[in-house]
Amino acid sequence: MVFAANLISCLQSARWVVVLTGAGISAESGIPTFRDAQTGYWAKYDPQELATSGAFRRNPQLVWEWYSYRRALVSQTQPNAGHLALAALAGKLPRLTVITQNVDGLHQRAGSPELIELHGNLTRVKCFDRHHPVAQWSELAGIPPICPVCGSWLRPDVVWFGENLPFDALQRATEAARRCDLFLVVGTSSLVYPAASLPMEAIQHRVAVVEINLQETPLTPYAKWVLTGKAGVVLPALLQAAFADEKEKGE
Ligand code: BJW
Repeated sequence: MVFAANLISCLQSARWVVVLTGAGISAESGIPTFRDAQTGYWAKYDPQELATSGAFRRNPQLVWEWYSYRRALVSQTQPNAGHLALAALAGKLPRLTVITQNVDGLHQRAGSPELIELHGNLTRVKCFDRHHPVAQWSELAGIPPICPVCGSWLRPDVVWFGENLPFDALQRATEAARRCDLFLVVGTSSLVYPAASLPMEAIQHRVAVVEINLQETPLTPYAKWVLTGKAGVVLPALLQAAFADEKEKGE
């Protein structure tokens, strides 16, 4: 793959790179995206029936079981070349922050050292009424399980539509978008807010944005560089193009 020379030099000289990821980066690990017309979750399921607090209140068993199914799926997957390239890139730069909308934990498993999870994490649960975090739970006593502290239902610790993102995570992500030297946006449809506003926040602060995706998104016209292809192909190639010489020099 050939990259623009000014992109490579921008990456090589950056002191702080920020990467916003979405479901597309995990697609090559075998985890469905949300909005793919054939294989995305929302092609088969209605988000209003599964990803809102109202849906959980109406049918907690259905929603809990959907997340149990996804938790089991994720436990059988591995980080792919895209996740691994971002973890490796962090070792080449003074600072790299990954901001992810994904709840699958694959960036942690790949070893990305600085990670902000905007939409929570599928492996954690909290209670529905008071948001107590709960470390140990079992489905044996019923679905959904019950909070040992207050007796309300347990729910996955993810952010559903209409819910606020974790305040601290969103604040750190916004600050990172404003202050970094280069902002990469990987595998997201750029449709869901407030995550979709982060690249625009970066642009308003004169930070150049690189988009890596299989197709155009609402962000595409604003990106300085648009790299069309799979994250698991483009990210390792970008790492190689920017830092391969360094490795040879060290050998
Ligand atoms: C590849 C690839 C490969 C494939 N390589 N690429 C402003 C305007 C309009 C609406 C709103 C607004 N502000 C807030 C809203 C409402 C709402 C919203 O944004 N709605 C829009 C959909 C219209 N936002 C919210 O409700 C948020 N809360 C909030 O704002 O609170 C304040 C508030 C409250 C009340 C009213 C108003 C404001 C919360 C959003 C929570 C999103 N939750 C979900 C579910 C999380 C839990 C779970 O996993 O079940 O998060 S929805 C789902 O979408 C999930 C994702 O994180 C998120 C983003 O999806 P993503 O990652 O972009 O995936 P896809 O499938 O959309 O795209 C994949 C991309 O990858 C595609 O582009 C492919 O081409 C590409 N791709 N393979 C590279 N190999």
